[in-house]
Amino acid sequence: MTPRPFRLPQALVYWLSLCLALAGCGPAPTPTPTVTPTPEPRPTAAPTAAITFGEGLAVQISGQSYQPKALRVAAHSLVTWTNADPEEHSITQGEPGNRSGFDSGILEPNETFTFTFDEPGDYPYFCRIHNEMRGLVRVTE
Ligand SMILES: [Cu+2]
Repeated sequence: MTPRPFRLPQALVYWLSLCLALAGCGPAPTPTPTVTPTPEPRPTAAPTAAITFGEGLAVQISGQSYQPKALRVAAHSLVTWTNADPEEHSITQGEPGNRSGFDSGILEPNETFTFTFDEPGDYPYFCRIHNEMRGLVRVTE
């Protein structure tokens, strides 16, 4: 009778080492899903950044629009609006429902309105007759 006391342990060792080897290698790593970083939403540019300022000291009112819509002037500048439209308009500081400061009154066609801006700051204005007409004077130091 052939002694076979080691067969089982040898097989056990074999399987154990195989298991250890496999465990050492570990299961095939689960591929990590590639996470595409969600781009951070860009902050919307402030509306003021989009303003294109005209130069000079004159604003024409034409086609129910102030031209330029935004004007940048130095302090103590005298700005003149001319109504080049065939209809009445106004140059009224503030916004509809929140008026303040200068007001041309009703400006007939071809009439002008002047105002001196002494204090630096932003002066939004509108037309009392056509509330969608908006303008801005930015007064710098
Ligand atoms: Cu108007």
